[in-house]
Amino acid sequence: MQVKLISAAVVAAFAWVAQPAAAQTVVKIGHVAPLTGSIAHLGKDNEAGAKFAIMELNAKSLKIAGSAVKFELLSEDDAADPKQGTAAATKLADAKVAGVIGHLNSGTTIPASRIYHDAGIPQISPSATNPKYTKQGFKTAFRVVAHDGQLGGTLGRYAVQELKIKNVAIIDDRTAYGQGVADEFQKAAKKAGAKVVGREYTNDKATDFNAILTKLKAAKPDLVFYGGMDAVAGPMLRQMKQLGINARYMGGDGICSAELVKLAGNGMSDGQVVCAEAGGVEGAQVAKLDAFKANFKQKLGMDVQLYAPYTYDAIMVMVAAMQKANSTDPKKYLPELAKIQYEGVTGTIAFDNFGDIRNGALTLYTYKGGKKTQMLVTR
Ligand code: ABU
Repeated sequence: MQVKLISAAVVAAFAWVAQPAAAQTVVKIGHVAPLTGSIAHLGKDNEAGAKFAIMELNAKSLKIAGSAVKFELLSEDDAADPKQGTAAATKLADAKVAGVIGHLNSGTTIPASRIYHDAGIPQISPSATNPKYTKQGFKTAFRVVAHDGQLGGTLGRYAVQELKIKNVAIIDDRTAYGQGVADEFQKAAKKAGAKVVGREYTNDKATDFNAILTKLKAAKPDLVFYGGMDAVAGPMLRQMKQLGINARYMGGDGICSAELVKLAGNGMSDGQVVCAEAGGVEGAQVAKLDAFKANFKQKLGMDVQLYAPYTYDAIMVMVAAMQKANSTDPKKYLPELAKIQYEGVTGTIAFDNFGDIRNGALTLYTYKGGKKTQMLVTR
């Protein structure tokens, strides 16, 4: 009897141990960017934005369809290489992720988008700007930034109309992004009245530009436009200075990082470089983005390089669509994502019929005193 009583007391005291844990759904979200190689600093910036979003979402203890939801980030490295990009996409599709944020580069995002489409997985790129990505007819493909048509077009017009540039030289790295944005710049600059005095090519791993820069120097450009990423633009600026080319230097979002200052060493003078980020906020939305950047620095101990806020918003908008659909099933939340209107830290996010951001803005920057300095926001 005594033994029976003790057993009952013990059972009562530890009853909570026997209770089944509250049901929790684990929702896997993929993220892909170059985490190794020359633009790993940009890939890690994107990845940090994604991790920050997941951290905040999990702290909210969200419920979807009555079940507690825990988000898990599956982060893959594509090294900015198209083959590694498709391998990463296949891995994430096999892991049955509910959605993918990425990739960073257009050259990896475009081939990977077919894999996500075929697997029915929604994909939001926070940084790929080549127009082809959303022109393939894949209803799973979205981006939260403006595209190269807007970037190259605006920069081409700005160079001629505002900077009064007459002769431009153009270099690109032959990637989907670099070539695309350079072509758009060339088209717009010519249309606005500039003369293209030279067009040269390099690649995204090159470090020696003496031959092409020497050729372009003879053509006396007022401005050199580079279609490519900051890892190449930095050393190119240094070599321009060594060769005595005092032209202005312009590029799209790929060169528009905080890191460009370090990469260029002493090769950049104040106001010489003008670049454009494929997004931007004005008015009341500025305080929200500034607060995000300060919070990001405080919590993660690093400054935003370029697209971390867009990666953060891409995750947030995907989860907002899941909440609207009350489902994490891609088939059910995809229609909600397509028609969403979301107020993010990077502004209002809504998609057109192609999956491009509606009314996408651009922010033009220059560099002064070693700091990336905002010039204007335009649409
Ligand atoms: N948009 C610049 C970097 C990423 C890309 O489109 O390749």
